[in-house]
Amino acid sequence: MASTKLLLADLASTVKQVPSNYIRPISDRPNPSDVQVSDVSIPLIDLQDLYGPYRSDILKQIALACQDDGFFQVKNHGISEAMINKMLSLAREFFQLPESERLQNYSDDPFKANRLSTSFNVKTEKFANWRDFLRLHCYPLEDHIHEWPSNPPSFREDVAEYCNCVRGLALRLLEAISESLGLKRDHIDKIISKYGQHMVLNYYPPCPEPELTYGLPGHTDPNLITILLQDDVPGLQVLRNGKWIAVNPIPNTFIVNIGDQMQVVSDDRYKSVLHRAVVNCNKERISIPTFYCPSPDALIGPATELIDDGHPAVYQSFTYDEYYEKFWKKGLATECCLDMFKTSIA
Ligand SMILES: O=C(O)CCC(=O)C(=O)O
Repeated sequence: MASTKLLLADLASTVKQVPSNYIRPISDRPNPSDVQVSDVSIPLIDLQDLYGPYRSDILKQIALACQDDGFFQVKNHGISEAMINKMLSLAREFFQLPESERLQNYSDDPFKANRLSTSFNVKTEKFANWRDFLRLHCYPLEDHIHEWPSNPPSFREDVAEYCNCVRGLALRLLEAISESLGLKRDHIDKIISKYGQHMVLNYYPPCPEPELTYGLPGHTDPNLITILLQDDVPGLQVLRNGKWIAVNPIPNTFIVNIGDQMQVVSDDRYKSVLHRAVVNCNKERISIPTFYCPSPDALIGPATELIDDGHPAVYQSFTYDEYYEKFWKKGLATECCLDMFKTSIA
């Protein structure tokens, strides 16, 4: 019988088996033989000297990571341990609130900017994903903060402070990524002009049969860059050379990944890479991605400085709005929308 619960957290603790709508076909399950078992992870880059004499070394590390992995971790990023811990505990506290309290924020309308929901898009998807999520738009703060949860009582104030800090880190990283491509430091800032900033608090409850389903299936991110904070429970996997690599959490680091728009701006030098979240039977997991995006009307295309006879433009220009609409229509899937915007030479 279908569950009457709107949120997975309130269903998960009552079931001994995964309900049928969460069960993926055999060919689309988190098969352990596709996962590389080794200590190899994505590169870890120390940002301590980003504004010191070793900037060019750090930029080289960033360039290599963006070309080869599309993912890297950062330490000494300027966001305090206290703020990281506060954000993770607030997220945990929010998802532990009584059901009736959490449900005040619930909506299944994907066009509502600030909302608590479950899976990905319950209205259109074929399979459900083992996660609940609170999606928040964060910029400009004053347009959105009044729609954020007001419980826990310090939620709005503390999350706003976190958003401002992550915004600072995103801008530092975008400058560094711009320079690492050989572009002017403010190149990306100029073309994108107004940025959007969204964040998601992902909550993955323990799952009785984690081999049958995903927290989130493989996908690339439609935005420019993503800055992800995760707790100490593993779950994120990144595709490299046809194998999934588990990114085991390192305390006080953030994970940065290149999104589809950055792949376009770099004319395919930097890669937007498939990643997914798997679940486990023992522990709940929290991850908090911040998605840094162009504004809807920003015109995205390969940077002209990166185009020449040897490197023709792989993509035509489009507005972020056009791209985002296609992303939502397609749903969360391993095929990325970038192919729809390729030029005839590509
Ligand atoms: O939970 C994770 O580690 C990944 C989250 C993610 O990919 C997403 O929210 O888009």
